[in-house]
Amino acid sequence: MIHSELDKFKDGFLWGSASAAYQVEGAFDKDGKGLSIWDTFSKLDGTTYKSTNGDIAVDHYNKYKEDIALMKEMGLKAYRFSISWSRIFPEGRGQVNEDGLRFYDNLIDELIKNDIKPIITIYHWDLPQKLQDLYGGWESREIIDDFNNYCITLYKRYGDRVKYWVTLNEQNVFILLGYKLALHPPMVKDDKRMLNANHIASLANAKAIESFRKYVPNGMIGPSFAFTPNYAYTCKTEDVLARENAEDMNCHWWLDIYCWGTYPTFTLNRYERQGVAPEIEDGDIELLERGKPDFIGINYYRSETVEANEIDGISDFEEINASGKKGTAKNYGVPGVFKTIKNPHLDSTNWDWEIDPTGLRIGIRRINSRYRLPILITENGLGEFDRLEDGQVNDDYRINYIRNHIKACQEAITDGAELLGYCTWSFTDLLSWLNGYQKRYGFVYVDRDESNVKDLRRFKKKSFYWYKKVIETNGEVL
Ligand code: BGP
Repeated sequence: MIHSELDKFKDGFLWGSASAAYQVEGAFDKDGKGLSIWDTFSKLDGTTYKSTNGDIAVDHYNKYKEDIALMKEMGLKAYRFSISWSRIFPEGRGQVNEDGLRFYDNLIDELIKNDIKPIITIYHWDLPQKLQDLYGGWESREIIDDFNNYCITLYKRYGDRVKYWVTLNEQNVFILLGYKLALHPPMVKDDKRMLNANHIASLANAKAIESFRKYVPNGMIGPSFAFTPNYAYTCKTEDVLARENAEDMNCHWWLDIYCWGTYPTFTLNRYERQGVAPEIEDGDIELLERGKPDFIGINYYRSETVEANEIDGISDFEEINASGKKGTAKNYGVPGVFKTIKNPHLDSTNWDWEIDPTGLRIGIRRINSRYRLPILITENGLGEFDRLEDGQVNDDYRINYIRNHIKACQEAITDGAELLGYCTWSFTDLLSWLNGYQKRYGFVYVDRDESNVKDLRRFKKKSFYWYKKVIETNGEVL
């Protein structure tokens, strides 16, 4: 649809920015915090870019007031951050750590004092190591109750001040990378285990939502999903079918469960034929029915183009690009289902992520019309090399990227989609899980790199001033 005029963003639209505990906080063993699986995984040889870890990260734990002062200066309306489970429960369960709870109390109060709405992500991948050791983390149904207790602790403590909550960040990513591709902890490569762990995570998600209704009746809660809409490479029918397969396997597999409590027919049938389908027990479907979200959080960075893949065709990831050397990422696929191929109409970042603002509009529309739920963009942004020169960073490429994606949001709204807000990834620069510190996303440059922590000084980039204006004008001036 081409509109002659675009709708305005509604009043109260959440112009935000996002982060995650492990990627910003540092203080990995301070004030009673227990270790998370990322604290241990990142210290194993060859797991992360140049062996980077979040021990110090960008020291948000100590600098949160300085960071929030910058958010205030920008006029940010919402800040999405995650809570580190092992800061609250060092062992994942049992004894609660009051110092941990107090840190987030202070963070939330400081945000509210500065007119910034907190959006809490309950789980952004940093599972307490103790639970991994005790029962294999997401592979055991014991985690459902432990996660629920952790959630209830947070609801009781912060539910009076925080309206927006995100349950699991990118369940599709931490499950696929953790249990199929072995690129994240616990480094498993096993489809059967992957699909079971995923099912258990979905149950934990539903249970957490069910409890939320009781403790935070006026709040809103939903998962955030790494959404990569798929396109067919050509209109050859086998490519169109490959696109249907990819959308079913990579998107509906999660979103149908969140929103409808059922698995999509074709992918479930395929997994059953292979003998790897998840084990569904009595009561599971009822729990999923009771734990449906109020909104869908979308983390959007790129679209993906797919074509038919032979039965003995390529599988998994042949190579990921963690170095920023453009052109080094290889395609991946599922034999007999689909395989990815570069879209000749799209440019890519230096990490080979295709830049596609229209893909965001398409994605919002697909989700909104299939599930009839409002959408919160919980992440969108550009990871690039930045150069600090005389205290300045001229990141016009980031401004362009974000401008075009905000415009795509506005077009989707004009198409009729309901959008609660838009959070960029990220406010300050931070640690990228597998890509170190050189892949930067922030409006605020943090002076450190992989080998040298330096002084962690903050510098406002050009994009900082640009986004400030966007917020000031409620999106009228892009
Ligand atoms: C999402 C994660 C974020 C963040 C972002 C950028 O998948 O939720 O935590 O890391 O992607 O990814 P990367 O750091 O790999 O560039």
